[in-house]
Amino acid sequence: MVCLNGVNCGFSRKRCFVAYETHNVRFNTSDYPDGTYTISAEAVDLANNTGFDNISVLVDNTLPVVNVTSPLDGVFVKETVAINADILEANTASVYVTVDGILISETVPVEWDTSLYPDGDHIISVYVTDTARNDAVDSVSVIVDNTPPTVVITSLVDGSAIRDIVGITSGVYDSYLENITLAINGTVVSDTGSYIWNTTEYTEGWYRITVKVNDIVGNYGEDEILVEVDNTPPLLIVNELTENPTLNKPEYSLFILTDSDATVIVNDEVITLINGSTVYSQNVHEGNNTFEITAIDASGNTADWNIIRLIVLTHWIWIQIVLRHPRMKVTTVFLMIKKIMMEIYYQATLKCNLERIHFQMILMGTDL
Ligand SMILES: [Ca+2]
Ligand SMILES: [Ca+2]
Ligand SMILES: [Ca+2]
Repeated sequence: MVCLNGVNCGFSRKRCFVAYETHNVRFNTSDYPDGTYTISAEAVDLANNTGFDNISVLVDNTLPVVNVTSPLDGVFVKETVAINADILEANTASVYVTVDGILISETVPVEWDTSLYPDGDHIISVYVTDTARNDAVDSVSVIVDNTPPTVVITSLVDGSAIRDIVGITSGVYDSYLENITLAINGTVVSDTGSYIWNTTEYTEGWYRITVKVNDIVGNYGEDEILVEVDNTPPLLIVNELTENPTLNKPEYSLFILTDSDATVIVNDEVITLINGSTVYSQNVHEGNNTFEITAIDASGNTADWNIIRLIVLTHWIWIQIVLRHPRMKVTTVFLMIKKIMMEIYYQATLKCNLERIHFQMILMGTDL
């Protein structure tokens, strides 16, 4: 006779002569509430001798309930995070915590070092099995991001001088970008990595340009440069050291002074300066000698100084002057004058009241 908690559940009576017999009685545990039960068996032989044994069993037909409470499904995580779960089970046999199917713990809560995993999606699962081998699982998907955003200010150049309107640009990258700020001396002027900066609205001096970037999980990247706003043209002083260059003494010299950080260009050629000054010399030639001098400071502001020196021949030349007038006899004179004098005389004559006199001047030749 087999009993469950003292209730007769199975009975067999047969005569036998073997030393041992096996009697199987099947219980449908779903007919019983979860709980602890005693199964006892009693045997009686023909001489009414009895034997008795019992065992204790646990009936559990209730599935475990498991709910991952940390981290939440779909969140971004970095560094070390706690994995935890609510487990509802009276007869827990085992708890397994896996990440991407790999066991990392047999208990909760557990600290999970996400830095050991590549950035991206990962599946956390908590498995619970009870002593009756009922099991349950709950899973969440999280995004690991342990990589700070990268940010590089690509324009302007750190330490450079700038003027007028300039463009600030930066290269920003993160797989899970959250926000960008671009600040000038701490004042945010743009929520992108670029900005068109009208420096004429700022006082001159040094400015700190900072681009800060956050990703969704709170990793942080920053780049910063210093630039100098300079909208003032450079000083440019030019003094002629040669008063009257001639073809006989053709060297023509200029003293040039400008800002110490400026570059000077004379007739499209950069000249060498020492502490912003130099003496520039050039031989003149017949005709117009043009000297175009430009000083350019570090930010590109310019100052100009220009001069044209006319150099003429001083050789003697023959000229014939013919004066004609209705009441005058035609008069012809021959003069040998310097070319420079001829030009002066001609100009002076034009200013005289000689409208009735036909003035003719013929170049006869030079002594070249
Ligand atoms: Ca259970
Ligand atoms: Ca990131
Ligand atoms: Ca300047």
